[in-house]
Amino acid sequence: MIKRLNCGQKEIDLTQPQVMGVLNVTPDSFSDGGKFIKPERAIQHAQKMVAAGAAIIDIGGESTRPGAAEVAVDDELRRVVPVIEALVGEIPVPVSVDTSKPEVMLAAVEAGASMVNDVRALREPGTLEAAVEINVPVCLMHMQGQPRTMQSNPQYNDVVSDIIHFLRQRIDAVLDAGISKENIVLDPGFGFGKTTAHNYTMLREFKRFTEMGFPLLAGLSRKSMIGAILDNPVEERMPASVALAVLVAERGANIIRVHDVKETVDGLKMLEAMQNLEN
Ligand code: 8Y7
Repeated sequence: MIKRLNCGQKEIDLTQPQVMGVLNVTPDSFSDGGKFIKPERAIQHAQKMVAAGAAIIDIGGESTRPGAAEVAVDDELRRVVPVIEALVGEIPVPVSVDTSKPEVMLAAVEAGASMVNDVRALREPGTLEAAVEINVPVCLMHMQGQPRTMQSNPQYNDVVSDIIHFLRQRIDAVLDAGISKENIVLDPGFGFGKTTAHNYTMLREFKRFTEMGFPLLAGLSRKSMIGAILDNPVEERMPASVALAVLVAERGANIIRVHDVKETVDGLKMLEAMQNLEN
């Protein structure tokens, strides 16, 4: 497995699990007219995550939560590009753009992003060509169905085998298109067209994904697989999110995508201590 990712001028060391911080750019009370977040707020939040130990900042302008509607390309561009432009000079770590649209991939990298996080694994028209053009690491995630309907009736023969089969097909497709091997990151996509039992099987058997020989990204932060067990709201899921982050890192995940960076970094330090300190 490749032990580092080359994000333009910036490198990510994968000899230890790293944290990807989710940058919230969804409209909130701090945003201007309710439609876009102010770049200053986004920079503050990103800087806080970097200070807490984030190795990558992931910024996305399309909600991929279950049931979410699709976003028009112009809206996504208007939301994401100004924030990336403002952000890249202010933080020392790579910025990843969470998108499935070729126009957004190209514009985001032009604006200074140096990784692509695509929950649709470069299956949308034009995205393979865009990814070849920009030549940055790209995360290929497994999703069954589309966000709007993916949780209605997810079905697998063997969830881990089926996901590995899908990811192998995507690896072949992106290599055929001319994407370099060093730029591939894989993600089984917790919560994306999976039942609670599918998600816990993926976690329990996560080591099997390492057999593909590529860096692995995993996102479990605040997801419904936690709520399903604890019956609690999203804002109370941080401690369980840290527990799952440590479990998935112990099973071979290289990059953990989280909202609560400081707490996750502390948890991962415990794993590192256990693995490295001996008498
Ligand atoms: C994931 C993700 C989300 C994930 C990757 C959420 C954008 C839903 N989850 N990208 N994105 N992996 N690669 O709850 O698990 O954060 S959005």
